[in-house]
Amino acid sequence: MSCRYLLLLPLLLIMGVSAVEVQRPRGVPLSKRQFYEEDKPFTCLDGSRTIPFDRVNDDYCDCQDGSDEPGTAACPNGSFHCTNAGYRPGFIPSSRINDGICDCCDTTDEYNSGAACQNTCRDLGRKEKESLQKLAEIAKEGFLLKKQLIQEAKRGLEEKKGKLSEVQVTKKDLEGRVEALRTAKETVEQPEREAKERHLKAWEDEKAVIRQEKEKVRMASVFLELDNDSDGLVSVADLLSHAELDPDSDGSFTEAEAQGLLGGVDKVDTFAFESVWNNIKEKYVSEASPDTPAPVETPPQEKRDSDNDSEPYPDDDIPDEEEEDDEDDDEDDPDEGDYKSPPATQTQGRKDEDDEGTMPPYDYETQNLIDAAQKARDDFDEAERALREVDDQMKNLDKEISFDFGPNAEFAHLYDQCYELSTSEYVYKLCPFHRVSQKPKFGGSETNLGTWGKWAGPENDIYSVMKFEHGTGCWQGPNRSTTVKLTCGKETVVTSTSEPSRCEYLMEFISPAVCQEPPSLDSDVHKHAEL
Ligand code: MAN
Repeated sequence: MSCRYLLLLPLLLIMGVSAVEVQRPRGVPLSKRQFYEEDKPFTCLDGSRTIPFDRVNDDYCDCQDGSDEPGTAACPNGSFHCTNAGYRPGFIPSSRINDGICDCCDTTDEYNSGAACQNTCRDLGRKEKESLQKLAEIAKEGFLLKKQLIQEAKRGLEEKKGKLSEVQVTKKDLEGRVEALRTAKETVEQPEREAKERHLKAWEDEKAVIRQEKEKVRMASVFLELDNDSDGLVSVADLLSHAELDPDSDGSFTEAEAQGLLGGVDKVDTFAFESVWNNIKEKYVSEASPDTPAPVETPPQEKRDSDNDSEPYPDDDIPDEEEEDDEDDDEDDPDEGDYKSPPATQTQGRKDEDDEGTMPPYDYETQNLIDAAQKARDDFDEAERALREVDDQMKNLDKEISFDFGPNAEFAHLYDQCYELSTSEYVYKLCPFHRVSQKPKFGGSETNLGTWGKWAGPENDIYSVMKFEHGTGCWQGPNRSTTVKLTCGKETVVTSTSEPSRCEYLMEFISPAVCQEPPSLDSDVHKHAEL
């Protein structure tokens, strides 16, 4: 806007001046007047030739560059200058002189064709002036808005800097708090770990006792199964009835092999069977259920209870051993340590493969230690989370404070905003300094048309173009990217989007932040006007 506006300024001035006609050959612009002096020979403007002055505009082309015939159609490459008083001067190819078509608004190109041209320059000038005045008005109002934006940005920057200092103090406090809570946590985790280990150890010991009991029961049951003649002894013949016990599994279970299993004797009683049992228990297949090992009789409850007077675990309220997590991951166990109302899985327990039951709940003291450790872990986690948030806040503030929002931070207000434009197919979204996207109107996901890259205007007007890069890859093409051209306006709005080249998008964005102070128009530069 600024450049265009400055270029148009002379025109505005011209249109407001009174005419002072400077004499020169037809078709010659004022800027070249000095090369056409009536009483001197004329040298072609390319210097190629000098001719008497009366051959200028004599309807015969003498100069290769056409400069001797600025006011006739004699030279194919000549150009005719329309003064267009009241509007803007211009050049037309000299071939259009007297061709019956009115090209210059001041009618001067049709001086000898008889074409009925109307001088429309004043009218055009008036219209142009009106539209330029409108633009100037917009620029003026836009510039006022921009000044406010600059003030806001200044305030915003101060606020952010203030906030940053606050956050820095908070961060220091939080760092101290995190360290204190870490120590507190570690202090209570040590006794927690030890108590849990004790609990686990007691449970392991209990399981070992249970396993032993089961083993004895199974052994007794197998003895009864093997003792075919119920004489209270297991003999070579009894063993031979179980072919699966063949030690070398060669298909022939011999008496000698059976005797070997019996420890070199022919028969064993229940006491001696204990050592035989070790030799056969892995292979033995129960007669009751040939596919499974020998049936195991669960020892009567009374027996267990009486055998284990010191038993610390209630029989029907044994939590799963798996619930007993190891020390390293116990920080993450949400179920851990609810002694007073244990979770269903812990209360009911899950049966082990060996039917060894589930680990019992923690005793009161252990549970208290777990609760205390968990509380310390929660407090520590909470403080760490707060510290991370504060860190993020600081990073964001740092980023915003050092961001290039223009020479006077006039673009800062765009940082948190997005602007949309709906076309027939897509909704385009521009979030300045973040990203541009494209979402199909009738279903389909959003496509990234580029994330913030840089200011990319020409050297003297760098803040007039934004570049967004590295968007979603284009099939057999480049990654999508978007160029956003900014022009001055009172509103902040995306006015158009296009895709000049596949996956390379162009957006027009109006914002007061690019408005420049309009130059003053009340000047008496009549003398500079070319007529
Ligand atoms: C999608 C859109 C278009 C783009 C094509 C390229 O349809 O992102 O803008 O031209 O993909 O394949």
